Amino acid sequence: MRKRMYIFLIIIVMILFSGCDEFSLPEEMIQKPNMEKKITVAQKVVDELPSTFELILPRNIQNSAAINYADLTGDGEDELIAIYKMKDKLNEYMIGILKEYMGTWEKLDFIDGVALNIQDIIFKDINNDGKEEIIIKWLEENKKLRVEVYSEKNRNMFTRFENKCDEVKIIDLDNDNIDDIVLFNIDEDGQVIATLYNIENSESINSIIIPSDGNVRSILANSGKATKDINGIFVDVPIGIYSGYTELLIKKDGKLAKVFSEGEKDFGITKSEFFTNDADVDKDEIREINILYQEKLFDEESNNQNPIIQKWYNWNGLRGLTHKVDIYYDQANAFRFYLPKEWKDNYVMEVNESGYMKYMFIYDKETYPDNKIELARLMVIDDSYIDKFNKNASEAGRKYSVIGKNNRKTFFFYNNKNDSRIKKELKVDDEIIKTNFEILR
Ligand SMILES: [Ca+2]
Ligand SMILES: [Ca+2]
Ligand SMILES: [Ca+2]
Ligand SMILES: [Ca+2]
Repeated sequence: MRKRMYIFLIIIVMILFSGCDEFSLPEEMIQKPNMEKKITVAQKVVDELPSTFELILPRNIQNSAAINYADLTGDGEDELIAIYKMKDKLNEYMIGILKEYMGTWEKLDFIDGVALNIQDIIFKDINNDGKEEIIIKWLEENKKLRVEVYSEKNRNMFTRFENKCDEVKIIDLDNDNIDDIVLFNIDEDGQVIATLYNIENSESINSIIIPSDGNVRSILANSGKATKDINGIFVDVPIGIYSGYTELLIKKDGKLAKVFSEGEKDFGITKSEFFTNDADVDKDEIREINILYQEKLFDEESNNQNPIIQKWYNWNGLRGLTHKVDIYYDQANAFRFYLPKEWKDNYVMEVNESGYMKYMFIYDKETYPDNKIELARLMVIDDSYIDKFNKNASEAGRKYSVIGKNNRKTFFFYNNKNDSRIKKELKVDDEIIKTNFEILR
């Protein structure tokens, strides 16, 4: 295979600047087409590609396209990296790298591989030497990922790291400007094992078992800021069919360490009644942990439903959590409502739904349910019922505010802040209710 690939690349280089100038390259095939020169050379690669090859996109198109630019050699000039597949071969892929020398683009090197597909390709200078690495995640037949990291040396690409796993995160955990590689493997016993690797010599530093019920088939792992200064990997692990918990991994004394759980069956304080994914919910770059549970405050006989509230927390830097925000999330009506922070831990929500309207009553928790003091209510009214709703409201002398319209439904709120029974610290402005309400699509 190698020989054929080599011949192909010679062809590419030979014909690169002899073809026509016709311009028809789909924009999404080029990453950051910000320089005319780059577009021209990319266009040539496309136009003059031998018929037995086709350009392809990795499955994850967030990090790379079919044609990419990155400075692999560290000279301040980007190389062109194109991703191909051989049309007549099911699983043979190639990554061709061209470098510009004195105005012409020549082959620098190529990387070939056999896999089910290319899951992801990332360009990143992981060891802070000024040269971007190529990180390739190949998806193998057994659904494992083969992770390869390539660096450039003397105009050749060499394999800096190669290993197999179910998930990988590459992030600088200890702020020394050198990325750390953490591989996750789910073993035959359904246990999750995380292993930290040294990027310089590919050796493993330490492994830890992430607590689970022993039946795990897949996990979700996200990396990012755990606090303002500490980076971490948030691992969302399912427990049984519905539940889950989040473990946070950080680097401590040079080793990979768990934050929340102690024993191997300890799901810690982040256990959630429903499996949830961590996220940076308020876009302040620090990731939050989602603990989702259904309050069971009233009996089954009432018409009221117990709302599902997403409770989002930040890691407090020790072994605990700090509450960030509660979110009422309504998938059917496609909206979300961030409970104002004034109501944190002090409210009870009742949801009441009939065919064409839905009410979300928010009460002061302290006196609930003996003495229900309403703080506010949200409403979703079907537009077919809106005239009747408005008529009833005006007859009752109650003034509602519209906060949105979507999909033949109108969203209202009523703020009861003028009720003298409401404690001062639980009163919120209309503006806060409006800002905290968000239509999703
Ligand atoms: Ca370069
Ligand atoms: Ca590098
Ligand atoms: Ca590091
Ligand atoms: Ca955040």
